[in-house]
Amino acid sequence: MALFKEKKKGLLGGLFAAFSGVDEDFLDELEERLILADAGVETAEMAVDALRQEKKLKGADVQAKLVDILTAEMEKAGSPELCLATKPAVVVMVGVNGVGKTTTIGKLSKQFHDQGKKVLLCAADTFRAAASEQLGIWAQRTGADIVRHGEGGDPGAVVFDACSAAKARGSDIIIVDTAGRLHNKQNLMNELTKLTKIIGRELPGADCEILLVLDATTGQNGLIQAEQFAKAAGVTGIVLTKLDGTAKGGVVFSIAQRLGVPVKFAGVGEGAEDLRPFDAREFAEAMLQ
Ligand SMILES: Nc1nc2c(ncn2[C@@H]2O[C@H](COP(=O)(O)OP(=O)(O)O)[C@@H](O)[C@H]2O)c(=O)[nH]1
Ligand SMILES: [Mg+2]
Repeated sequence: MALFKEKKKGLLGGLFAAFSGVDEDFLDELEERLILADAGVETAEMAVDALRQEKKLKGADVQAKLVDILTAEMEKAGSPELCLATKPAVVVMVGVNGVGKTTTIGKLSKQFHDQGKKVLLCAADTFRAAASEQLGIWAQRTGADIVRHGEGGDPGAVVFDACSAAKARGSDIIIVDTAGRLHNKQNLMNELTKLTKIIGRELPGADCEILLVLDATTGQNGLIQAEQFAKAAGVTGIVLTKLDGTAKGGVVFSIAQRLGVPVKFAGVGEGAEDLRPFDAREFAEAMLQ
């Protein structure tokens, strides 16, 4: 599928040639492969337990069943659709440093712009000067407006100004960039809570998506970190980046189980076009070949 730029080696490759059906040896091998692909122990166990009830299946039917099992698990967490019906609506990008927040904002900005929407970028990552410069370049490239203050400024004040500017200019969508690191984790979480409160106060009733960006190459380790984030920031969706790189991709299967929020987009490169809406079934089919 289009999620991967280059076709990766399928998770099930050669498995059906080596085993005649769903027996315990097959299930052991499958569990190991799922874990090696970053699906996580819990998800691998869940999938294997569910398949154990299907001993009569063979070959492609096993594959189809496994796709069903993993798709259902991913869909449990909710729909991948963005809910941004109000004018303006808001997207807040959160996540640790380097995962791809700012880049994803650029990609989203392009998508919204191509849909004819008026986009306003808000540089609320004031922790580093380079962050707002990077966002400025994306604004220029994608025809978006930008609101920014100087380095070390109050992110809340930038968000406040962005809300006012969006109302004054008739923007359709505000996309807020946030810092991935502050002096400590509690500061960071408090800051994110503050930012969403300001949005709620300045734009009452506005639809707001809070997207947690996760780097797929960090696999299960990244998930542990993200769990805390997801709880504190009231995250409504996940953007999984760097699926074009060395990521094994299986981490997608356990996100719903671990974080309880749906994956909404997949990042597959550094360019403006490299963001795909996430489709759980397509993804499972591509992985399980
Ligand atoms: N290969 C690849 N690189 C990405 C992707 N998304 C972001 N990056 C790169 O990851 C690095 C960090 O991205 P950035 O947006 O600055 O992360 P931030 O600190 O979370 O804002 C940059 O070099 C990006 O070009 C992706 O989907 N694939
Ligand atoms: Mg950034």
